[in-house]
Order: sequence, then structure tokens, then C-alpha cells
Amino acid sequence: MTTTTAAVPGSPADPFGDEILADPHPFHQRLRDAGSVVRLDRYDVYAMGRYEEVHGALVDWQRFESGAGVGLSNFRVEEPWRPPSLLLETDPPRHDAPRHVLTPILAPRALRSLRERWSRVAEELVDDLVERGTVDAVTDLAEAFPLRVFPDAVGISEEGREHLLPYGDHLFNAFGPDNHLVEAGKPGLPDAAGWVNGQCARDVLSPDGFGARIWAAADRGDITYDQAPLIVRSLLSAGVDTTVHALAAVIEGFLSDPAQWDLLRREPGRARVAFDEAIRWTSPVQTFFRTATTDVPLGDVVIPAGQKILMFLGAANRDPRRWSEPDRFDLTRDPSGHVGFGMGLHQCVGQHVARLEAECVLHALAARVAAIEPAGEPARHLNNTLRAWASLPVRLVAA
Ligand code: OVV
Repeated sequence: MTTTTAAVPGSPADPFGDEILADPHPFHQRLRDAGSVVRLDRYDVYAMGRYEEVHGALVDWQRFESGAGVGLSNFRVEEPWRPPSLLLETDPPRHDAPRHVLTPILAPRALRSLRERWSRVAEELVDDLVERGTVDAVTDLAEAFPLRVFPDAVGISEEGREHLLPYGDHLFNAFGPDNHLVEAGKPGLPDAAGWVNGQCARDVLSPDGFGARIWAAADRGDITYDQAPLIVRSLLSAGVDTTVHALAAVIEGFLSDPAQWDLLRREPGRARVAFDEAIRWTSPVQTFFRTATTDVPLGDVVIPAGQKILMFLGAANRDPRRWSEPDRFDLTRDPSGHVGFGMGLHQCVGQHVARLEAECVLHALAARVAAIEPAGEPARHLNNTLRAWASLPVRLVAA
């Protein structure tokens, strides 16, 4: 008898269709209000939109595994489009050595030596943007800054860096269904993926970057030599587009409420909270899947073993059951506990890198810019996983 699953509310919605990707919030509200878990009939998957359930699934790696892939595709049945990530797409115990190697490399104390240089890069960039006045906050700032600092910190070559954003964009599309967004990325993929994979080799990495430190862990025997290039690949996969769209989100947040910009200018120490609040507010990574390893009872329903579960981080981060006035970008709230970086065992290992980048950019802006004003129509960039802008025209009013 499967009477229990019959109680799960069904939805015909396509969360990867252009309409919901362009404006996900009404769908997120319907999803949260329909129940603790909903079946998405179109994809034969289960979905969660409430904070409590999304948080619960993220921290329960035993019953909600990542090893079958964190996209729609089930690696137990389908061939992955690239060799699975040793961090994102594995479970303990195989997950643990790569994670333990990468964690100290990206920990706050290991990043201290980068702050001075990254601050200088941010100041030079913002000086130039303020002089221009009207700029695109996506291409001129949110893309420009990470591309100036992150590939150098990993230690990859100068040549070919234009592949990083398209590679990441395709990767995040590929967590969704094989729709037109995935199709559009396929022609450029062999070149981009070939270049990215080539950057993971020891002999092309600079001797002092994150990449070299990953290879040094193989010398110590903490990981195997086969694992090292795949862990470098994770940095190049997850470290660029995510930060770009998070930086664009924080600018969008200040455009949504100029009083928040005034507050940051008075109290630049709020830069980190501003960044995490922007991540809560927009959730640059909107969704990830897990796979049930066993029948999972949830309230009065059961998620059957083997089912994919789609966790809506973006819906959880605006769940009014958890957050007061969730749709407001508000520097005075405590955004900690948001699930925009995930939660638990797989929580974003690069979050300190992202926060340092954001802090450098926001401090440079706060010291130089009296007001950030809209200067034209923003344009969305649709992606199956990322919440993104293609363009965000702004006027930076010099202080
Ligand atoms: C969190 C994340 C996103 C995309 C790729 C990876 C990780 C990876 O480990 O390759």
C-alpha cells in the first residue's frame, strides 16, 4: 500500500521554466503554503520550500545523500556529464579527505595574506568606476572584481580566463533539466571544459596558490594524486559565478533601499552582514537536490527511497515562518542561519573567500560612493540554478 504518498500535494509547475526563473517568489510562496513537501509532477521529484524542512534535509546527509548527484540527474541511473565532484557529489566517508584538505586552505586565517592586495584591487577598480559615474554593476563590478583576484589566488594561467564564467554558468544549468538553457551551453562546452580541466594540472599552477596547496596535500598523502586535480576543478567550478551573482545581489539590495546604503556608509563594519543578508535575500544558488537513501517520513507523508528531493534554498531564505519581513533587504537583521551557503556537512567551503571579496568591494564603495542609483533597465540572466542579472545599470554618485 502506498496510501501515505497519495497525501503529498502535487504541482504541475515547472520551476526551471523561464517564467518562474524570471520571478520565482510567487511560486516559492505557493510551494511553502502547499505543505512541508510537494511533488513536482513534471519531473517526478519531491520539493521543499519551507525553512524547517530545507534546513532539516541539508543537515541530514545520511538520509538525503549527495552521491547520486545534487542536480535532477540521478547518477545511480544516468551517466554524469563530467566526473562527479569529490566534494559536492559525494558522501562520507569518501567526501571527508577532500573536504579536510580544502577547509584549511580556504579558512579565514589562510586568507589574511590576501586582504591587503584584494583591498587595493577593489579601491583601484572602484576609483575607476566612480570616475565613469554610470556603469554596469554586473560586468564592471560584480564580474570584474572576482575575475581580477580569484583566478590569481587559485594560481591558474592568464590565458583562457574568459572560459570561467561560461563554464560555471553551464555547470549550474546542468543541475536542472535538459532544457533550452542547457542546450545553449553545449556548443561552447568542449572548449571551456577542456581549458578548465587543463588548469587543474600541477605544472600549470603557480607555486603559491590554492591549487598548489591542494597538490601539496597529495604529497603529504592526505589525498591521492588522482584526487588533486578534481579538487582544483571544484574551486574553478564553484568559486566564480557564485561570487559574481552574490556581489550583484548586494548592489541590488542597496538599490532596493537607499537607507541601507546610508547605514553602511556610516557603519562600514556592517559589510559582512550586508553580504550575508544579500545572500539570504536573493539566494544566488537557488536550489540543490538530494536523493532519499531510505523511506523518509515527513509529517504525515513519506518520501520513498531513491527519490530526488529539490530543496528551494531561495524559498527557505524568505520563509515568513522563519524570518520577519523576509522580502526586505535589512542590514539590522541577523541573517545568520540562512541556507544560501547550504548547511551542515556540505556547507560552502569557499564562503570565507566570498565574504573577503565582498568586504573589500563594499569597503571601497562605502568610502567613495555617496549613493547608488538605478541608471537604466536591469536585465535578468536566466540559469537553472543561479539567480542572476545579465546587466544592472547604476550611477555611482561620488562622495
Ligand atoms: C558548490 C559547487 C557548485 C558547483 C560545483 C562544485 C561545487 C564542485 O565541487 O565542482
